[in-house]
Amino acid sequence: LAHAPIHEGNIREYLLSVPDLFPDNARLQVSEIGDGNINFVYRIVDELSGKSVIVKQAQPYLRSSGKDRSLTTDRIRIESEVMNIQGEFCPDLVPKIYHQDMEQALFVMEDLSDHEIMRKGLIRGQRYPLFPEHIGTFMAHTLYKTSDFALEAKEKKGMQARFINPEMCEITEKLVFTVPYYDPETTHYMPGSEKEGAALRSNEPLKKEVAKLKEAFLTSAQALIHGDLHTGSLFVTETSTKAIDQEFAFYGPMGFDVGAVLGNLLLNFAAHEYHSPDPAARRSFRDYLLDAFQKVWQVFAREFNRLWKDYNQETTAQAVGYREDYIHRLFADSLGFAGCKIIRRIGRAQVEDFTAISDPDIRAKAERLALKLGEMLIMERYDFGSIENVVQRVRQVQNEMEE
Ligand code: SR1
Ligand code: MG
Repeated sequence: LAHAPIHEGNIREYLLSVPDLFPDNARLQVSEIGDGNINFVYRIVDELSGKSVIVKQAQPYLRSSGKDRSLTTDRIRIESEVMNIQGEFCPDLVPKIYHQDMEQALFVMEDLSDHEIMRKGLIRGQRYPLFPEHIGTFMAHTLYKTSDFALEAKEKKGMQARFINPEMCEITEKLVFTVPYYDPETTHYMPGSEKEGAALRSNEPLKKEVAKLKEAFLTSAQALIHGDLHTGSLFVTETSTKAIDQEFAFYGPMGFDVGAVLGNLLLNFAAHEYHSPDPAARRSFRDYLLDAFQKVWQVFAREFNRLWKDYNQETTAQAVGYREDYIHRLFADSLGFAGCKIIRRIGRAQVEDFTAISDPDIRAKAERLALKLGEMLIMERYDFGSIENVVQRVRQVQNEMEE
């Protein structure tokens, strides 16, 4: 069986042959539960013992585009190895992997069916009080501990080589930094936000700033980043957070992960134009989202500073003022990438926060707000002295759009 391709039909036999996973007499039920664009995901339950696991498998193509759009299965190696590395730094914040098989391009991991995709919870108005502490800690530890500040030079370069991920990076390079500004054929806005969508393509100052952010994504190998840390890659309960879907990981700019989290909170903020029809409930949930937005950065910066002070093997990091300067640049990068991540989800590769809005006028209003927030973050990213100032500016943009 080792060389037979594994698929939904023969996955039971395969799993029974994996040592220490299920008992020999297990009665396995298989269901395909993947709803992402990239891979296939199976949930397997043993009806007798109740034990369940998740199998994630990469086909040599992109799921959402079908067999004609080839895509390396090396992404599953990267995902499982990065999950293991991140799991060493933050054992509670990443699912456990039980078995890896790179020949079959699959791995078997912990089933977290008491968790749900954060994006879905936020759409419903669910609050996650511990999320900022969890994700801020996750990002500080995974980014700092894979950077030149924590790793000796040759070890870091070895990691960089091990996680070169050109095909997945190319998807991000195109969809996040290029398509929204250059590709009218594949971007689609609501009739009521078409003008604002088209304006991105003639906004030369904005395009110049996006070009600089893309340059950082292409060239800045600061840390082993998750690479796709949006709210669809977060599995949560009120008391637990797990980062999943590490297939886009590579050595890139730290702010791309921080910006993904911040940007996706603001995407949801804009979409509550629809999801909270009652104005008081909308205000309250938006306050919650901005509070989470602020705390994510504060926890991240607190932990990042602490890690730097505890241990930094880079001699030049002692230079007076360098740490503050580094974190200030990381803050600006994070805001800029947050802006790019917001804009990319309006128009193409759209997310449920917006696709679930059935009223085209409300959706257009939410899209206009999201585009404005994205542009503001990119253009003004170096102007803020603190995350509190960013929150004030977000409120100001939202109020101006109401007038
Ligand atoms: C073609 S894949 C579209 C998007 O889905 C993934 O989650 C990534 O964000 C990618 O850009
Ligand atoms: Mg994903």
